[in-house]
Amino acid sequence: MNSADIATLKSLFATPQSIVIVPHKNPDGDAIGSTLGLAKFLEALGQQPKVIVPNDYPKFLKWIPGNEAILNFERENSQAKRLIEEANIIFTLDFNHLSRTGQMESFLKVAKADFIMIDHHQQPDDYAMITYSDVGMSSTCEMVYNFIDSLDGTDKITREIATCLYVGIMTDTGSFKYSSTTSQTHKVVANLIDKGAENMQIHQQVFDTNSPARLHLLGVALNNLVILEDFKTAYITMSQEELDKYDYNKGDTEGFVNYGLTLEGITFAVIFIENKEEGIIKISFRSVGDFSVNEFARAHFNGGGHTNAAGGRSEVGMKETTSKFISLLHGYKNQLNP
Ligand SMILES: [Mn+2]
Repeated sequence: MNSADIATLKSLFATPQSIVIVPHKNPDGDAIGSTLGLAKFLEALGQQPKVIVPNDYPKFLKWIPGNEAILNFERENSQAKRLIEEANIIFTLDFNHLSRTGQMESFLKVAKADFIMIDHHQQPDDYAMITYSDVGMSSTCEMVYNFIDSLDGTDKITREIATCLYVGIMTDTGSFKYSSTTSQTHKVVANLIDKGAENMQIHQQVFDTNSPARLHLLGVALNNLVILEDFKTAYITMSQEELDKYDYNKGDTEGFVNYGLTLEGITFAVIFIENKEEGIIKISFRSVGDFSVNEFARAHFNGGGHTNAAGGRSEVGMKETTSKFISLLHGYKNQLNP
């Protein structure tokens, strides 16, 4: 953000505004942590922001401070629509294209509010009055910390705000191991711990609350793993039938894709998950090194994200989707074997 943006924000928050904060559809730890952390900071400035999520999110995020006040656009639809209509400021966090909000998109597009984007995904759209975009950042939560810092507000960071922001930095960096984790990230995290974030407890609440069904589902996923050595690629498929058999709950397959990357020599990992209700195959892509899964997902699977982590979708069945995927790999053989 430049100094003009900071001045604009300071004068905006000096008087009460109608503020709505929105993360992307299928919100993850960074999306929930950043929206709740920002909401609590704005409350400390005397505002009364409302967080509206496009749809539900996993149980392992439902303990985060402020969780109980979140509105779900699917469940509290009329109230959420009214708040969007009446808002004069709408923050969009952890995404940079309104289509990432699913059903909410059409309502956001006609909203009279000024938008403020805080996000670290590549190729931001230009719908916002203030765009704070930095693709080098570990997480939107780290950016919310910087946002607070630019407004000279770090003294207002409570234990609750620190907890929210810690969650998103921890989850988006794979517990501080991805290449986007910088010394600055660690400095921010150190400050959050000083402000009261209990790192060990947060880690346990996010990662050590598996249900037996989820571990069985992981067993199925690992059994379905296919290794394509020529392309340094590993992929997993999960059919709707398999998900149903193990009583699938939202978020249960979170992180499964990363197991492919734990294989020696594998640099590209993918998971294909069938969603019968939406009639799609949901795809997550991960890589290590220079191979851009953002570009791959954009070019072939209607998606995008970051260089090493992206999402996409396919509207044909599992068999056709994986055949298409395998045939595409031939065009990337050199990139995958540098
Ligand atoms: Mn993120």
